[in-house]
Order: sequence, then structure tokens, then C-alpha cells
Amino acid sequence: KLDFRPWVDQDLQDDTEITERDEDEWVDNDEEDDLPHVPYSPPRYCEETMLQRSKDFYTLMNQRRSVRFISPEPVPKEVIDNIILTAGTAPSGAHTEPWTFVVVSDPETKHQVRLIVEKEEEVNYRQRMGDKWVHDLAKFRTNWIKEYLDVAPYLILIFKQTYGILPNGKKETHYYNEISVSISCGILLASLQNAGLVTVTTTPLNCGPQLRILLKRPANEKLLMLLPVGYAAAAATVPDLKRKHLEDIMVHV
Ligand code: IYR
Repeated sequence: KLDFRPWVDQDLQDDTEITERDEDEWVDNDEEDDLPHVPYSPPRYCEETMLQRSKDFYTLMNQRRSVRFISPEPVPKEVIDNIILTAGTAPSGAHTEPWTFVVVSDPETKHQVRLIVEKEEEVNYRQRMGDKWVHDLAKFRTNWIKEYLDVAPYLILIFKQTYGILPNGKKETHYYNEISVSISCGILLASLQNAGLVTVTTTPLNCGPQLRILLKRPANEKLLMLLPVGYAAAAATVPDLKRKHLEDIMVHV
């Protein structure tokens, strides 16, 4: 077993799984050796407009909260399509776009997801997480009962592709797949906020393989995040958290 994963930061301990490197099975990402480079002129604003836009975007994003009370009210599927397209604009290692966004609206499948998550989360809270972790979460009033998994009109399950499988069956290295997909998740969260939808970022511990099999995803895909998506319920509440001030998060050298 060769463990050659130079793109995996030691600190991150990415569990990217590559069991063997049979050289015949792998191709270089060189199919586009002759990719033309074309002129690029991104939008550019005068300073006044920049200031206003940066403020407005901060104001919008500063209203984002993790919401655990989601309305069953339907949300147009086209909005979700646009949000996924936006998430797919994230940068990725060697432009491998190593993400799969599984959107679940089928009530029976949502319920199956709920059963899997609640069963494991009960074990997490009761055993795996330990007293300190459970105590640290007490103020958020979370537990293993996840009603939003049935109620939210959509569940978005984000998988990272630990390697790619080309149409000819060969494998393609997905450099930095975890950070690439994590960035796309951040953009997805911003896109949901922009559309007036809410979610809560969840990373269901020990549910990945079962959910992957439920959703018929291949073994190279690993669950990174599960997002219930919809409008906030009319009676939604959130913990009264404060954010750090600029001087506490920024160091200017
Ligand atoms: N995954 C569990 C526990 C949990 C962990 C953290 I760190 C949170 O910020 C919130 C919850 C759950 O979803 O309940």
C-alpha cells in the first residue's frame, strides 16, 4: 500500500483514500496540454462603488445564521440549480472540479437519510463525542433528533471525489480535493444567503458510507457536508451569538 498524497496537508489529515497506485489505472491531468489562454477582464468598480458593494455584501453575509428550524414551504428547484451552479464556480486543484452535489427532495429518501443520521448521532452524542464535547454544545440546544431532515424541502449532500474516473475508466488525481470542495461549500452557503434561504452546516459523524450507499454514489466519493435547505420557519430561533471584532480576527503587517 503506497501512501503518496503530497497534496494532503499533514495538519488537515485528509482521509483521502488511495489504496493502490497501479500506474496503468491512472492518467495525468494533461488532456488539455494545448489549452488556449484567452484575455480576461473581470468587473472592476470605482473606489466608492467598491466600498459600497463590500459593505453591502458584508451586511448580507453577517445576517447568515445556522438555522435548525426550516419551513416545509416549497422552494423553486431552479433556485437550487442556480445555487449549485454557483458552488461549482469554486477554484479546484488543477481544475478537477472534484465535487458532487446530491440534491434530495424525495420525501422517502429524506426520511431514510434522517433514520441513518439520527441512529448514528444518538451514538455520537451518547458515546463517541464524550462529555466535554457534548457539554460545549449544550448552549446550542442541539441533539440527535433532526426533524429538519424530513421537513426541509431539500437536502444537499456534498461529496468530495477523492479521485476522478474518466469515461475510459482510468483514474485522475484530484489534487487538494478536500479544500477545493470546502471552498465550494462556502460559496454555496453565500449563495443560499443571497437567495434568502437558510441551512445548517452538518457533518454527520460516521454516516458517510451509509449515506453514500443510500444515494448510490461510487466509492471514490466521500460525504463532506449535509445541508438541509429551505426558508426559515416562522418560529425559528437562533442562539444569540456574537461575532469577533475585526481586530480580533485580522493582523495587519
Ligand atoms: N454533529 C452533531 C454535533 C454537533 C457538533 C458541532 I462542533 C456543532 O457545532 C453542532 C453540532 C449534530 O449535528 O448535532
